[in-house]
Amino acid sequence: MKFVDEVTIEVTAGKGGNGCLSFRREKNVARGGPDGGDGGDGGNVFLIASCKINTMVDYRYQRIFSAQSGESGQGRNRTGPSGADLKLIVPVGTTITDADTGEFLGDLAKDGQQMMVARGGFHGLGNTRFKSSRNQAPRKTTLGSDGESRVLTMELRILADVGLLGLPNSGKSTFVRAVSAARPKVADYPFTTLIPNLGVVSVESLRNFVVADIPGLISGASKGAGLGLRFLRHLMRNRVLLHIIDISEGSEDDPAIAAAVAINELSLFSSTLSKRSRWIVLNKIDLVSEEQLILRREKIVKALNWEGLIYEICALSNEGTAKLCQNLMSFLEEQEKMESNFPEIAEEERLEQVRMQRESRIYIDSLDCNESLINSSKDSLTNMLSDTLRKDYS
Ligand SMILES: Nc1nc2c(ncn2[C@@H]2O[C@H](COP(=O)(O)OP(=O)(O)OP(=O)(O)O)[C@@H](O)[C@H]2O)c(=O)[nH]1
Ligand SMILES: [Mg+2]
Repeated sequence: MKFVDEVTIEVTAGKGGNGCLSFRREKNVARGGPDGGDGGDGGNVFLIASCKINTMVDYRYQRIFSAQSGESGQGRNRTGPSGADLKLIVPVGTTITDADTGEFLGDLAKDGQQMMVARGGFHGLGNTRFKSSRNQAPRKTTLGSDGESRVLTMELRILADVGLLGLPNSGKSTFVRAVSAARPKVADYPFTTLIPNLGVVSVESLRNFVVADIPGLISGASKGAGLGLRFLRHLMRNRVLLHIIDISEGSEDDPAIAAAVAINELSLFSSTLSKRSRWIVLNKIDLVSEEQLILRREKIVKALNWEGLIYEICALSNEGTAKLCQNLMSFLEEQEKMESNFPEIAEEERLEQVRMQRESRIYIDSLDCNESLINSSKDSLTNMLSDTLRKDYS
């Protein structure tokens, strides 16, 4: 199935039905009085989240959706039927933004959650409504109002507890295979993973978390190089990011430079995302000596100004992965406890999600304009890091 994680659609709610102008005409009833009924309301447009689908591919083909309009009222005080609501099914994890105003409209993060995105028009009034003691035969009716119309940008951000960030070939998919039953493709060439994959990691029975393997990020991703930045949005919902670094890569400086480039891309995309919980995981420790490992690790700490956690693993042989998963599980359980005990923490998380959404959107929209600026800042960052590292370790 095709994986589509961003679509723009146009939704229009139904128009309200017009009120009816009619008078009672019956044998032997003179001046029967007004009997024009009201119109029916227009149908609303709802989005409903479902865990049964995981792509928005259907919205690539049909992009314009309209709910049914209400029908006009009729004589004998008959109200016109209301238009049926239109219910569009989207995957769980979809965020919705008004494409014209940029306003963040909502986030459908739970199965069955629904949201009205366009309100149906109000019905028009029939002439019966305008009857009064001074006007027994009103000829006045009103028209139904138009339904709301909106252009929506819908983005899917997959739901996972732990997200993997790293350059191609760093061993992200190998890690997912090592710790879960998922079987993403592994190969020794870049961009083996083309769409996000999920794996469930069971630490013990009833204690498990979901890990998301996303396509690798390379220098220049912000210009659209490789698979670009668009997959980074799938890391926004994760509670913790694992930055997987291939410690065996190239010369002594290379892992540190590569790590800094990945973090630079991440902060350009969303500074809020780059400040969320992140752990470093040095992979492929089987390919370096003990001394090399220490030296390269120090260079990474220096290049990233790192004060957080660092793990060392060999995803291929599963060395060090059990401890890492245990610690991830405890961290996630602790986070969940905090959020359920302290509503202000849950609220802060919600606000952070909105901030990340806004930042990433602004960034993606501005890419075309400041391409050259990003280029030069990336080159100078790489040069600066190489210089610093060379100075310190030569
Ligand atoms: N020796 C060794 N090789 C590893 C280790 N982890 C991964 N590899 C190898 O590194 C190569 C790339 O691994 P992948 O898991 O496909 O890397 P990835 O990060 O998912 O790459 P993309 O999907 O292209 O972004 C494969 O040939 C793996 O066998 C490890 O711990 N030790
Ligand atoms: Mg992969």
